[in-house]
Amino acid sequence: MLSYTALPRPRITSFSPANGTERTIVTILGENFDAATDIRIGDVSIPFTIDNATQITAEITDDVSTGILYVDTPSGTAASSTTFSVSSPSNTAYDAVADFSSTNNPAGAWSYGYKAALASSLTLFTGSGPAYGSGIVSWSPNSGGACCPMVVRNTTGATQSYLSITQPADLLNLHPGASDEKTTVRWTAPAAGSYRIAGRFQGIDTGGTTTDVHILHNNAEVWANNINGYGAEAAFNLTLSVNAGDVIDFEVGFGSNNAYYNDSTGLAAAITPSANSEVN
Ligand SMILES: [Ca+2]
Repeated sequence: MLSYTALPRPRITSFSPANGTERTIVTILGENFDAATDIRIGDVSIPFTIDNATQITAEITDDVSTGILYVDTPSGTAASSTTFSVSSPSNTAYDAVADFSSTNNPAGAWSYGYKAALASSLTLFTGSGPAYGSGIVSWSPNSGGACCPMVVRNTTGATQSYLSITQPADLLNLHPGASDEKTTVRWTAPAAGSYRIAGRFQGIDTGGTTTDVHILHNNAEVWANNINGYGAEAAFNLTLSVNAGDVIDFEVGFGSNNAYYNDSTGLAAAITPSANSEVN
């Protein structure tokens, strides 16, 4: 007489982490995993390794959406009691200098241009090139990216001097226009959330920068200062709640002397999602 013993059913007791993105490794704990044939989040199967009967490790792929985690075995399917959450792409940090592109405008979340006044519409720069030497790349309204207004990146990794300017590698150079066109570096929020916006403006013309510097959120000023002198610095550290598509503008005007000569102004700006990135 043939005796028959039902295979034990699998069960998920916990998994961690509870959220992640592509390439996150998830450890699933439970029992009767040794014959597992498939691991899924919702309907999406993901690659996995059976470590032993009580532990499986699995890897999140780019097509996974937030959902219940399943372990399929010949004797049944185990479901998690909570969902695995796919983190929002807003976990990316943005850096105005490191992300700078001399070939695309806009470039990802960043764009480069000028405004007739602080809260005017943005006109994108159309000319780019190494106008001031090898590794010194710029955008302006002019062919080849020559001044002004303009924004310049020093890509060499070391401080560079050109004209009367001394530009560290960790600062963009925002130079206003002759008619006080505000040179603008714009960040467009790719996702809603709370973001920390930190960095500094700095005078980088050895002749003595004289500029007004501003940060605007959807054309409303949220921070302002003045740069007067070579080496003068104004640091900022703001936390702003934004909706997807909101714009943060970093702007430089020609300052209280009403002249744009020697007005090269450095900008470093890092934009990082806050730990609590929920916006209601
Ligand atoms: Ca000035």
